[in-house]
Amino acid sequence: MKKTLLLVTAGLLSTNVLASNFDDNQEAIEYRKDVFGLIAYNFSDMKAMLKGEKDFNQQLFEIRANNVKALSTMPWEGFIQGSDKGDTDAKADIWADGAEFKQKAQTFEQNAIKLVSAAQSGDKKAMKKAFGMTGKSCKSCHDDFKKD
Ligand code: ASC
Repeated sequence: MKKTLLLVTAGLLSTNVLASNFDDNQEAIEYRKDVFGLIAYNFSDMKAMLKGEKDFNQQLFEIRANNVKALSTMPWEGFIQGSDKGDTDAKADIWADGAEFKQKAQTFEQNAIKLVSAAQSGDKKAMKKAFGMTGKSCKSCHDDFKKD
C-alpha cells in the first residue's frame, strides 16, 4: 500500500515538473488525447474478452492490463494551465477544481494497479470486478470534467 501511494505521488509530482514541456495548448491537448486513445484501445479489448465478444486470452489480457496501468499516469502532464482552450472536450472545471481532478486521476491509477493484480491472479471473477471498478473511475471523471 505504501509503495502504491509512493508511485502515485511520484506520478503526480512529475506532472508538475513536466508541465512546461509543451510549446502550446494544442500540443498538450494532442499529447493527452493520444494517451487516452491508447487507454481506450487497451481497455476496450479487455472488455471484448470479458464479454466473450472475442476469445479470452490470459496472456493478452495481462498485457492489456499492464498497458493501462503504465498509461494511467501519463495523461495528466498534458493538462497544462489554460488548455481548456483548443480542440478539446476538457472542461475548465479541471483547473478550477484541481484537487478533485487529481483525486479522480489517483483513483484511476490505483484501480489500474488493482486490475493488473487481478489479471495476474487468473481469476476471471476478480478481473471482471477490477475491470468494472476501473471503468467506473474513468466514467466518474468524464461525468464531471469532460464535455459530452
Ligand atoms: C472505455 C472508454 C471509456 C471508458 C468508459 C468507462 O472503453 O473509451 O472512456 O471505457 O466508458 O465507463
